[in-house]
Amino acid sequence: MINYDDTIAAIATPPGHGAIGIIRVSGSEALAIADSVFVPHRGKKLIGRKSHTLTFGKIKSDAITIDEVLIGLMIGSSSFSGEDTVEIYCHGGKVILQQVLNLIVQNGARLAEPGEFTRRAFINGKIDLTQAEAVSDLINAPTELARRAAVSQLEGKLRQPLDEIREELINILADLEAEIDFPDDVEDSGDEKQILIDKLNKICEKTNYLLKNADAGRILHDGFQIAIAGKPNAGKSSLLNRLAKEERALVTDIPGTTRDTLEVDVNIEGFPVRFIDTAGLRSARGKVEQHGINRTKKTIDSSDMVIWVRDISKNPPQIENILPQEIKEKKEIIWVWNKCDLPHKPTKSFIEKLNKLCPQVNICALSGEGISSLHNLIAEKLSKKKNIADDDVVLMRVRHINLLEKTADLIRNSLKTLKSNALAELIVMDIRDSLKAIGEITGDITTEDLLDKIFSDFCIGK
Ligand SMILES: Nc1nc2c(ncn2[C@@H]2O[C@H](COP(=O)(O)OP(=O)(O)OP(=O)(O)O)[C@@H](O)[C@H]2O)c(=O)[nH]1
Ligand SMILES: [Mg+2]
Repeated sequence: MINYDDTIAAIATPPGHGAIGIIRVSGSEALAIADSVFVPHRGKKLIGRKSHTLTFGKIKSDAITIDEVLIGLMIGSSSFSGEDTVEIYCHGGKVILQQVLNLIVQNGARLAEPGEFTRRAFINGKIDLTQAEAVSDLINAPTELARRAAVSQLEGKLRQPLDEIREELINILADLEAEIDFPDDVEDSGDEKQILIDKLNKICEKTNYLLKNADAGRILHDGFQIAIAGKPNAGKSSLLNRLAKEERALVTDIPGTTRDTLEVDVNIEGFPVRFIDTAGLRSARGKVEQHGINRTKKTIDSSDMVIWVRDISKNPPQIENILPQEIKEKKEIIWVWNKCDLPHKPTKSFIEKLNKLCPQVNICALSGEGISSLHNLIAEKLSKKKNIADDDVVLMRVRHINLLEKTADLIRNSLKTLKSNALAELIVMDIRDSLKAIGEITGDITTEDLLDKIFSDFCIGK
């Protein structure tokens, strides 16, 4: 178990060279430790200086100068972590940063765990768990839309409605418990039940509102994965290169060129979309190809959509067998006819029948013709998921979505119980469980294991 009373330190800027590199130190001894290696250019040491000030000076090891630096001070609860914090702005060289960090550690600090500064901010009550998670989501936001959603969560736009729901549930619980404990003292005006139903319905509306963008939010966080699959030589890799606007995948006229999966990330309508080129599906010729085909099947399984590429110059199979087993169960399929520069083999009636199964796009990966139509079709499908107003709250993490869906289910269940005139005790149980689920989202109820899991995804120094 991690100790949160000691002082931690980490390099907060990415590895490599840069104009500035920052070392962060947080904890009760932060100022004293920094003072032991810092010689200010003018005036007093760090202890005794005001919060939110910058001091110029040198970091020294014995009498040897390691670097000329600026030090930022944030004292006590006014810092991000809620503890005394020192930020040392060094020149951004990895040797300098490592040396300064070593000195800080030799003088009493411990190396920080990933996300520990944010974890301390959470433990010190500066932010709730949704805001702590938003810090990581903001840093990792792959698109502008994802950044907007993360920043609004960081500002507490998810915490506020959850706090409101929690408060309303606590009031309802208090009323119900009073009725159970002191049935004679509670005035029964006859409207009591209707008032309770109205209150619970209002909570349901709030949870539904919060969940309405969950589908889009999940994509903003996890990305939308599209597998490019089909028979060997259909032109899958050529299509991937077109979508990537660069020669990423190897293209040859030998069937079975692609063995491994290859990923390309593209921003479509503000959504992070990952296209994955795969090995062509056929009866494998050898061990390596078999591995590639197994990988293709796994990729198809884990994808949100499949682009099925087919060479239009080849005779199509029977319409009954047109959708191969591997993609039949997929909800989202786009059929791409490639090599449209060559003579077309499928008949008009075949195309019409296929249209009933999935949308079709004609392309020529060689010239790039039709790629914009394919792009637009994907954009159109994605924009259906994107109904996000500027002030909307967007739940992005599956953890939040699952727990809020659980809350909504429990409230709906308590409404059913209430309408069927069952015992108040049964309703109380559901309300208590829904409070617990809300508490798990905000971090009011949590375990070390859950916190370890959440913060292990953070970078060191955040
Ligand atoms: N005429 C024509 N040839 C194409 C087109 N697109 C791809 N090709 C050619 O088709 C051959 C196969 O292309 P790839 O992109 O490697 O096909 P693939 O589906 O990735 O093939 P595997 O990785 O072997 O499964 C290459 O010779 C390409 O130049 C097209 O639009 N028109
Ligand atoms: Mg290929």
